[in-house]
Amino acid sequence: MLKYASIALALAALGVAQQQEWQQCGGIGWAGATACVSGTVCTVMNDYYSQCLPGTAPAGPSSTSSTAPSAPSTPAGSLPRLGGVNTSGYDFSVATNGSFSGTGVSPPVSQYPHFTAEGANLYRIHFAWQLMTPTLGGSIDSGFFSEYDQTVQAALSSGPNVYVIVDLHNYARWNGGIIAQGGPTDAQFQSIWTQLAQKYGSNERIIFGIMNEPHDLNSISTWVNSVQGVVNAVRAAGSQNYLLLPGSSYSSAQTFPTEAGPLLVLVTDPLGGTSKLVFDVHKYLDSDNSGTHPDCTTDNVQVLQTLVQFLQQNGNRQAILSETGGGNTASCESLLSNELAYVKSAYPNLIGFSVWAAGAFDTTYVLSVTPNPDGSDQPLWVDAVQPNLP
Ligand SMILES: *[C@@H]1O[C@H](CO)[C@@H](O)[C@H](O)[C@H]1NC(C)=O
Ligand SMILES: CC(=O)N[C@H]1CO[C@H](CO)[C@@H](O)[C@@H]1O
Repeated sequence: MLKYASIALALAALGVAQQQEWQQCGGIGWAGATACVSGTVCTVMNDYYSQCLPGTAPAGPSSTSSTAPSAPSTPAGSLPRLGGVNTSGYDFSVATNGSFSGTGVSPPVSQYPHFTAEGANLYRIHFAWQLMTPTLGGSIDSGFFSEYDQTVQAALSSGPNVYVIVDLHNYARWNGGIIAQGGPTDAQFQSIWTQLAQKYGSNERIIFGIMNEPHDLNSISTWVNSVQGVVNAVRAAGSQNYLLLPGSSYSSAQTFPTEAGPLLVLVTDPLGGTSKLVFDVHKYLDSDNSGTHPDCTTDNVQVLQTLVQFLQQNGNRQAILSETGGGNTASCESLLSNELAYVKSAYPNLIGFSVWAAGAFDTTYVLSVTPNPDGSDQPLWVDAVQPNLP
């Protein structure tokens, strides 16, 4: 801190470029400007990342000892700080209308020890609803479950503190119909989660992502009612797992405070309290927030600050950024790094992140963080993700 503060003063005097609020201003390997604009202070977040945070620069040498905010300890009942990656495969060919035409592909299990050794402690493992229960509302397919569970166990066993998000990747739909809005019934939605709760309810390191990216809902309050139904069903099955509750607009972190958030904060947990109900949000960094372009145009810090403010004002709740990511490009390496450093600094309101994507995606996929065949990592992983892991 001292070092960066004095360099900052020197550079400012020379008229060298200053970093804007929330931008990086130092850290191992950082070659950019280390001065921050007025009203912000270059603050050490970790060895790899210093950031211009709001505040006033210390007046004299005697007060240059201002320190980085110390890592907040885990609040009672909260998940620890989490960071990791989506490992895709069992979701391949789920369309945004909830139809499925594939067979499922197992993510390579070698990725779990690989990323865990680098500090990751979270894996989101998606599946198509149609693979888990081939008949809507019917029983879990034992063949598919055994394959899926081998992947989940491989992830969990890669480290003692690793968590897995079991993610139903169906956009609140089955074959075009929306849950409780013309498509599957609430009872059918509850049925798959009751069965998964019976299988995974005893493992506290398994988090239930009850639905990926609901979108274009007819009624958000009907959707929130469906969410409440699943919370109740999972608890009735005896599970105490953490639950991820998604809003609308593809789980948009941006629309959450004004769209689904005000209703989702009212969902109750039969266990009491709300510490095990975590909001599930997604945000990409490309021009249309789709996560389909190699270049990034925003670091989303303002969007996430607004989200954090909403969480704090509504009972000091928690959210997790379970999808975010970008291409292996200079713009994404810099902007994703800013974003993830902010996420890390906003714990415990933001529990952590999971980057899209590795797993069965190959290294040519536009948003790939799948390791190369020689075991080396993608530049985005090395420059933006790894430094911001817990
Ligand atoms: C869903 O979308 C897929 C891919 O766009 C399309 O092939 C399929 O016909 C759609 N299904 C329904 C039921 O709308
Ligand atoms: C941004 C992104 O990569 N989204 C992906 C979400 O998951 C579906 C199903 O695997 C993919 O088709 C999308 O590309």
